[in-house]
Formats: sequence, C-alpha cells, structure tokens
Amino acid sequence: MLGFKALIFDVDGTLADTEGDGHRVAFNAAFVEVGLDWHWDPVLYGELLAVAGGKERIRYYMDRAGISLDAAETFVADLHAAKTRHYLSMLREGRIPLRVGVMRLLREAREAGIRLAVATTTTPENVVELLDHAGEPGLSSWFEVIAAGDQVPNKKPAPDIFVSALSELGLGPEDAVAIEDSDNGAQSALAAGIRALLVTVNDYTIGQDFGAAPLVVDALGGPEQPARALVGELDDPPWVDLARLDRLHRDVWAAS
Ligand code: XBP
Ligand code: MG
Repeated sequence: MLGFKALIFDVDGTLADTEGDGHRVAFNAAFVEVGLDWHWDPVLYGELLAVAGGKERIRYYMDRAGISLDAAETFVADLHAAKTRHYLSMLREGRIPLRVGVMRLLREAREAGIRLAVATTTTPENVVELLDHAGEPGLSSWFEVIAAGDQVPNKKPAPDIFVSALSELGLGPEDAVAIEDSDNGAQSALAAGIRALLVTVNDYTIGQDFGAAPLVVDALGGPEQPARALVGELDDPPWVDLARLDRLHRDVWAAS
C-alpha cells in the first residue's frame, strides 16, 4: 500500500524539455511574425527563465532592454498569443518528446491507482497538446486535474498553482508527491506544503537552488537510461519508480 494518493507534475522542463527547443523557438517565430527585431538565443533565454510565465517573461525582457510601449498590455497579450500559436503547431507536429522515464512512471502510477495532476505556469491547451502528441493518444485524459496558467493570480514561485491543484483533488499536501524541474517550481511546491518533492533537473536548471527538496536527480531515468542522484540517493533500481517515491514520501512525513 503506497503512502501517498496523488502525483502532481510540473510540465515545462519536467514532462518534456520544452523551453530551449519549444517555447524559445516559438517566441522567436512570433517576433518575426509581428516584425520585431528581437531574438532570444539559448543563453539569453536561460536568463529570462528566471521569470515564470510567457507574458511575464516578455515584460521582463522589455524592462531589461528599456523598451516601453503605449498599450503595452495589449501588445504583450497579442505577442504571447502569436507565440502560443507557433508553440501549439510545434507540439502538433510531435517535435517535443516526453523526457526519459515519464511515460513509464505515468503507467506505473495509473496501474497503482495513484491520481495524476498537473501544476504548471503554461496554458492548459499547451499541456493537453503536449501530452496527446508526445505521449500516448489521449494521455491528457489520464490527468484528473490540470491546474495551469492564469487560473491563479500569482505564478511560481508563489504556491498558488499547487494549492489550486490540491484543492481540485480534494487532498492535503501530505497526500501528494510533486515533481518539478526548477527553483521557482520547487519553491512553489514547498510553499504549498508539499514536502515530498522530487526535482528532475535539465540543462537550464542544473545548479539551481532547490531548497529543501529531498531528492534531486538528472532524470526519472529507466532501464534504457539509468538516472543519477544529485541530492539524496537512488540505489536499486537506478531510476525513479513508485517505490522510490513512496520512500521519499514516508521519509519526509515520518519526521512530523
Ligand atoms: C514554465 C514557464 C512557462 C513557459 C512558457 O512552466 O514558466 O511560462 O516557460 O509558457 P512550468 P507560456 O511551470 O510548467 O515549468 O508562454 O505558456 O507561459
Ligand atoms: Mg518547469
């Protein structure tokens, strides 16, 4: 009998490496479409990722570049809508695969009756299209709750989106395990009271400060690609499975 009831997944950087080859490319395509001479290369984009949210990131870039515009809010909203169109078409072309181990862990969780949810900064439509094109058809229907984007007033690192996901599940933070990739996301889950937190880093987030996250790995991994623990340990098997998440959950709540 597992000690937790739900797995709450972050999306960008966790379910898939969507930032560098996905969102960034879509932003640049939108800039060209609307005739802007802006270009976000991978290094600059890494800096801009300090801010969660696509609209917020455009504003952050404008502030940094000293760009001020009349009707900036409309401009940002329209530019972000153009970016989202480009991003959605990339997802529908199947250009963004799920990270190693994600589909395996989702199947394990489903077979074990663990409830599945998402807590993300991106839009709900982006989540559904990613899951249904990168994973098994209809994979998005496996998720009971998709808490996303502007449904909450404050984006990560604020706890709002995880609090919202828990409330839609009708569960407390002690009932869940969260999986994140970034410092903003880890802070958000921990601030929502979710102590059983796994972080799967990626090229943009390795080296960030994940606070009290008890287990940090380079990927969920699997038989085809063993994972490596950066904080905490992975013994046998050398990848993240339900049993490892159950031990993580027991360890953090046993103390209380
Ligand atoms: C990470 C984000 C998102 C994306 C861009 O989301 O900060 O804003 O970078 O997506 P997650 P939008 O919480 O899943 O890691 O442009 O749709 O905001
Ligand atoms: Mg993320």
